[in-house]
Amino acid sequence: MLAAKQCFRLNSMRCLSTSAMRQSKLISSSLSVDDRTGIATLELNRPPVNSLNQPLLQEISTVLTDLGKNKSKGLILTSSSPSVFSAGLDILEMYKPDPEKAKLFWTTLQEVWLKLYGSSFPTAAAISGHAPAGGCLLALCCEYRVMCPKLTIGLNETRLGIVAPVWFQSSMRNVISVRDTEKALTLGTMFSTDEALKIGLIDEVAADKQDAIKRCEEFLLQFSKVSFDARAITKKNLRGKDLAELENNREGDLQTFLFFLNQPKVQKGLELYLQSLKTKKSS
Ligand code: CO8
Repeated sequence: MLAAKQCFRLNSMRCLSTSAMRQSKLISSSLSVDDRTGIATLELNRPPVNSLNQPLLQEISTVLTDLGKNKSKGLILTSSSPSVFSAGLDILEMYKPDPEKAKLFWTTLQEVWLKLYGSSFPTAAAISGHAPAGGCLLALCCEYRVMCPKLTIGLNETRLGIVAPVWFQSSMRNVISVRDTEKALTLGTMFSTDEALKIGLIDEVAADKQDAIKRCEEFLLQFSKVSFDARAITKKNLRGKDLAELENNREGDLQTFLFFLNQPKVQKGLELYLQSLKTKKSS
């Protein structure tokens, strides 16, 4: 059973304790289900910045499998941090990588993307903190995004001297125009909440996290009037081409990632970026 501290409880909410959850305890996230609505909330909880390392990605992947099997009423993805939704991929997983660990890390990320972007159940992100790079990717995979004021969101990979894979790109292109996607990705733009709303990268601005969760719930509850299967197939048809592109080329995508990762220039870029984060902190 999940330990009490691993479980995010609100009024009328209960921990989900299905078989998969029992088998793999959640350490860096917590899952709850609203008894009234059946909507699940997955809260990322890996201080300080919810960076996505392999174990956290594995937890997300397990939860997504479980919700899919249970024909969930919907998922809200959020964060326990007051300031960060997710800082994206854990740079330490990519800096001076161990080859086997890097392989597992990337294949787990692929799985998360395939399951979240292609989920049969509806999804929404309550973005209550900054969402750079992989954090933005998680939000983009969802069908609806509600963000709190004065935050930033974007796929900033080019600013780190790295290239966002094609499936990162298609996740953004599925949400905003091709023109805006090209500009955002080539510049590595981090959008403010207001800018993100203006280009449609997010759907609504909420006053605070609670309000963001409420608005996500309202979005998801609309599907109670719609056939689960009809909805799921429609979504799959719309996203199927993007999903197939990765599904049919997982090994090639992995090799591309490993090739890039082993470039001295990429490693230098990651080192400098890590240093800049530390310098920012000390100044
Ligand atoms: N990975 C690992 N550690 C991180 C990350 C990260 N992504 N982000 C921050 N940290 C660390 C910092 O180094 C710092 O460590 P320490 O406490 O040891 O000094 C700690 O977390 C706290 O960071 P901050 O002081 O910066 O926290 P703030 O609350 O001030 O700021 C931010 C939070 C805004 C999230 C800020 O930390 C930030 O901008 N982080 C970097 C975000 C980013 O650019 N992520 C990109 C990751 S790459 C990715 O997701 C896609 C890669 C695609 C694949 C490419 C193929 C080659």
